[in-house]
Amino acid sequence: SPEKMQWWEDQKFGMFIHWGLYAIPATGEWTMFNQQIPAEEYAKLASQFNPKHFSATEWARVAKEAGMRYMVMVSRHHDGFALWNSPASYRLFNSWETAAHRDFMKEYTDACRKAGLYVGIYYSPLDWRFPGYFDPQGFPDNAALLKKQTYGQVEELMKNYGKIDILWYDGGWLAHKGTDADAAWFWEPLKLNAMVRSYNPDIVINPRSGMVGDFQTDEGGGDVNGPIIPFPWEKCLNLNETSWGYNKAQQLMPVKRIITMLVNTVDRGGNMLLNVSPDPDGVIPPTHVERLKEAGNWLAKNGES
Ligand code: FUL
Repeated sequence: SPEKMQWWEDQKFGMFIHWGLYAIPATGEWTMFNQQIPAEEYAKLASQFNPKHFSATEWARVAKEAGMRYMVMVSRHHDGFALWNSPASYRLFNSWETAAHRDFMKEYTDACRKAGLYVGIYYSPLDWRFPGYFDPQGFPDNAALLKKQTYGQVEELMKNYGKIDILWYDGGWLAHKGTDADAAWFWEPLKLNAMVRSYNPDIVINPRSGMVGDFQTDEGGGDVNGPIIPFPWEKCLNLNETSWGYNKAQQLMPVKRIITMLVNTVDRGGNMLLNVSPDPDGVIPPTHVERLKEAGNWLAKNGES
């Protein structure tokens, strides 16, 4: 309902964070798929994962300084590596089982609330370790396991971390032959989201689980000129245009472009979710912090509070 979406529509500017094992090779979050790395091989990255300087409090500080009001952190991307203590994780592929032995989603959700930021979680039902995702009818047992993991992990995230404001699915639409109907047949998103809402009745959910969501997603750094869009929508884009995950190849969006995109998005009634890519140690690169700070300075002078 429109009243239910009002708080979300009022937030305007948020921080998206893609961070995981893929930060280690520093070639983007699609590395496992693009380089066709077998799951057992890719899993070895977990033994190198021990971020010493990760600080969710620092992430939240950077977001506030940029004038952002909410955050959406990737809890688990398509590679399957979960950033929390996740008993539902297939083969226990998660940060709790690494040398780090940390629950990053706990640290993150606590830090957001302390900073007064709305708490968003990205979760990818797609997991490249499961061939059943691409062909659930060809690999029914495997697909069933994948689905079980999704329901289990989404429940962990919705149940164990206090009030979650935003759930941002990704990859749900690709299941089976790629149509929304096929995805809905596979994931049963009505059932999944009913479970989500049993823990977080007021949560705002994006549409990427194969069904209509509470808002529309417009992905990419392309221009957003045009008329006002008469439904809740969100532009998501990358500060480093090379990839969403940490990448040694950096093509950073100029500050002026960030501001133009934000103004145009807000002018058309949307929110803007701007992505940053922390390094393997969990640190947002200083070059990113610098640009966000400049955008924040501009907003403090010219924006509405
Ligand atoms: C896409 C994903 O495949 C990208 O890796 C990224 O997470 C982006 C926000 O959504 O569909």
